[in-house]
Amino acid sequence: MEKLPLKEPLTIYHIEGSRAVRVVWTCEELGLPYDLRYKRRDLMGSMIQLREVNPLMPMAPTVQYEGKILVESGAILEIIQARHGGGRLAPPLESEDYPCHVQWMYFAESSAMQRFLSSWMVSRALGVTIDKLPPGYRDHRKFGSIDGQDMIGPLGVYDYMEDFLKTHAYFGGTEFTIADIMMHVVINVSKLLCWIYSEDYPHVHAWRQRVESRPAYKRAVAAAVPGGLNEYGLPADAPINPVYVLPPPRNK
Ligand SMILES: N[C@@H](CCC(=O)N[C@@H](CS)C(=O)NCC(=O)O)C(=O)O
Repeated sequence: MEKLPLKEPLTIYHIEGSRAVRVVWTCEELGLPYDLRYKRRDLMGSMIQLREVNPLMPMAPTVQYEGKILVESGAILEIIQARHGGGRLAPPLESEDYPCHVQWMYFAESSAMQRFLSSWMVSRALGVTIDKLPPGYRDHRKFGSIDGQDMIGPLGVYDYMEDFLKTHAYFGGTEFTIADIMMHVVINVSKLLCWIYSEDYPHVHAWRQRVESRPAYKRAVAAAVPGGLNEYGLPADAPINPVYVLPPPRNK
């Protein structure tokens, strides 16, 4: 498997607690050099820094890669893996795992995160907590209805992930891949956005423990969120933005 040399370290513009940790994690897994730019415990300062290099689409991650400014974490991970992975972090094209690996790569942002954020935004727009969404939205497993067909909401997404992980060790299939890195952020924010507890889903929970025990994950978190992450996937040593309504404590 050809492995192209990286011409210069990636510059990763980051905001603590953001999806940019995916790029850091991938670089750590592959041993690629990177220059991580953000302001500690200063989300607005980090955003201003990011805006300077990417004024039209200031999103985290924004990455400077071989002279180009790139956004979209999935695309960035795929570029890094395909060019500099040397066959690591993705199944071979001919492997049985390849189609599912690609599916989860896209599913992370296009279906899972999109549904979590939609339900969260509806709850914010209506000024109610996620568990109090009106009929059709209230069971956020079903957040809309067209001709009697319920659409799949956040809990449906969890059921689907749990079902896949019953028979697969990773979203990448038999091996850990960048699809797992993509899916981790989604699962990490589900408690904050939709009050879904990954520990209620035994296979998702076991997967999460498996991937979080990887040394590269620990190095990525130490670099990208030095104060650690709280249970909501946010920086533990920064105040929580009041735009988020946290779930009530529960006895477990
Ligand atoms: N689909 C994009 C989403 C990037 C994104 O929305 N990042 C958030 C931080 S996690 C952000 O920059 N939000 C600020 C904004 O959208 O204005 C990706 O996966 O990179």
